[in-house]
Amino acid sequence: FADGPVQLPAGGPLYLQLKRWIEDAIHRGAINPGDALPSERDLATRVDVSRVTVRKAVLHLVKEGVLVQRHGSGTFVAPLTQRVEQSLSQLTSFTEDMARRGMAVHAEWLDRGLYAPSPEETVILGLSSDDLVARIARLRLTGDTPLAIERASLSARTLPDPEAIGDSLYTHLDKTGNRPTRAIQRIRAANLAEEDALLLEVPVGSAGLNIERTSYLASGRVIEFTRSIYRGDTYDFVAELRIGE
Ligand code: 16G
Repeated sequence: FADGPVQLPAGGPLYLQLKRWIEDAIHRGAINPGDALPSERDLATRVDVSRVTVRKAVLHLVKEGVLVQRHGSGTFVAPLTQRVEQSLSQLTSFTEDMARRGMAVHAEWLDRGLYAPSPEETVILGLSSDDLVARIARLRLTGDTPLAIERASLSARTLPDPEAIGDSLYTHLDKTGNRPTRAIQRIRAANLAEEDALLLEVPVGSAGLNIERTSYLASGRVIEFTRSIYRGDTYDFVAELRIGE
């Protein structure tokens, strides 16, 4: 975070200089979302200011939501300082969206396997009575920060081995000639139930976005039905609107 002497940006009161320096350290990636800030005493020594100055800078950053204080365990960089802006006009995958922003992604598997389909899956995926469904459920994260839970269902004919998808479902579908070309997406507000809130590391009842995506091949066949829950405190979904012809 800071080895050696620290050069504060010039101008204004000392606590504002220190505040700007901490913000800059976060933007540079010298300290990451979720990381602990050095202790008040440590910072005061390193930056050569009084502890009162450190406290004042930190308090302002807490008020702005850049830092969070946890009783007894210290001060941390808020889990995510920037909201994710997601276009609603393009059919892209989570991995592609994040790569475009230079954000590292990984997934924690919640479930993957072949199952007897539910009546809803049978209808939506157009399955026949003896078909199986491949279910893949993942918690999707950037760094240590969980962003969304995704539960996808595909026909087992399309995805006979759910483990085969690796890191990206759409990359796998691309390779097997099943990449969807069109999707219908429905977004609904939701208050997060306990299980989902725990996974997304937010308080129970927090705002979430429930998203259903039904994706189609060029032939018109449904290839994917996915229910996702995105964190409401992290995502902005943005669509470009044009005047009608
Ligand atoms: C997106 C889609 C999801 C799709 C996934 C594939 C939404 C709400 N959902 O997250 O339906 O299965 O991308 O991502 O956008 P992947 O290729 O990284 O596995």
